[in-house]
Amino acid sequence: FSSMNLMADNNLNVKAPWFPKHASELDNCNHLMTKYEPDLDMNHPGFADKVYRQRRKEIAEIAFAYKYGDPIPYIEYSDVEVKTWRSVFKTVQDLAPKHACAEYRSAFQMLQDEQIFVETRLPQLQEMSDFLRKNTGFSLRPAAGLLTARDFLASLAFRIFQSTQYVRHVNSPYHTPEPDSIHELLGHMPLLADPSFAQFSQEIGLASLGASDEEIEKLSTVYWFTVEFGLCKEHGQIKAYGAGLLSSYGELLHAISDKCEHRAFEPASTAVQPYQDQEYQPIYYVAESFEDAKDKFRRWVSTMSRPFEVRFNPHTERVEVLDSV
Ligand code: NLE
Ligand code: FE2
Repeated sequence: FSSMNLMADNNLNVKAPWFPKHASELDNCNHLMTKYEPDLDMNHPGFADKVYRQRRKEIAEIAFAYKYGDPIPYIEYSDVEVKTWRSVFKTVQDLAPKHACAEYRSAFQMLQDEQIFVETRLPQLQEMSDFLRKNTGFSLRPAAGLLTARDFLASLAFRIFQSTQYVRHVNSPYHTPEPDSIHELLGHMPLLADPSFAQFSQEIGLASLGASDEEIEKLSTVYWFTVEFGLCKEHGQIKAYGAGLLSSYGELLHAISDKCEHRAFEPASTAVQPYQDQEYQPIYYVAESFEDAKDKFRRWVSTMSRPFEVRFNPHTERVEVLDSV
């Protein structure tokens, strides 16, 4: 970094899209992709369910009103929501010992020891955020639904994960195309408590700041095939670390079956692989390990075109921009 100068914000005269420089500016990074909202998508299991749609609205309001520094509001989950949680939780408990990666299994155990993961109630985002902060410095903020890739990835640069707080419809516990709190809690949270994985997540976020639309597309594709649907090797066996697999027992079993294709994770080719987000994936990428995935990712990111570098200062929660001239 010796040849780099720290640039003041207003000296950033390269044509880069706006991006947040401080964690508080994530208050502006909550743009939604509405394609899967139960109000708009006729295939959504909640489309014809007025009570469900009303509940979704209530919980979305909490996320829209949320500002940096606020405690995350407590949600009183209904019996139906707890029932949905319980059925997914029990299946993950059964399947994880055999099919989840070691990092997931050990964080899952910690969450059970701390009574955050129990069958009888959904964990609150605030207690989960406190747990993550202790382990890796990650924290949570509530999101109203599926965010744009640019906004979502930007938050990761600050070790902040934007998490939904509503629960999937009771009629489809085994798989939902949109994120919901069960996906966030059972899929993402255990791995965000792992230092190596947390670092990988933050690096994807840092690479996204000020990136072009085309590069955001590539980064979100890499995110999709790693953080969401990644597989990895462990003592010669294939294990799941992707959150979309660990929160969906339907897809988890599919991913390790011979009904899909496994390819070696290679950022340059993974980044341009088209994907759909309605059904189970036909292709999964297998990493040698998190460390290996991180090395490959770093090498690939260094070939990207952004004319400056960024680094996160955890003391100020600020991203510093470094001009590489
Ligand atoms: N398909 C996942 C699940 O059912 O938990 C959610 C994926 C969100 C990208
Ligand atoms: Fe996710």
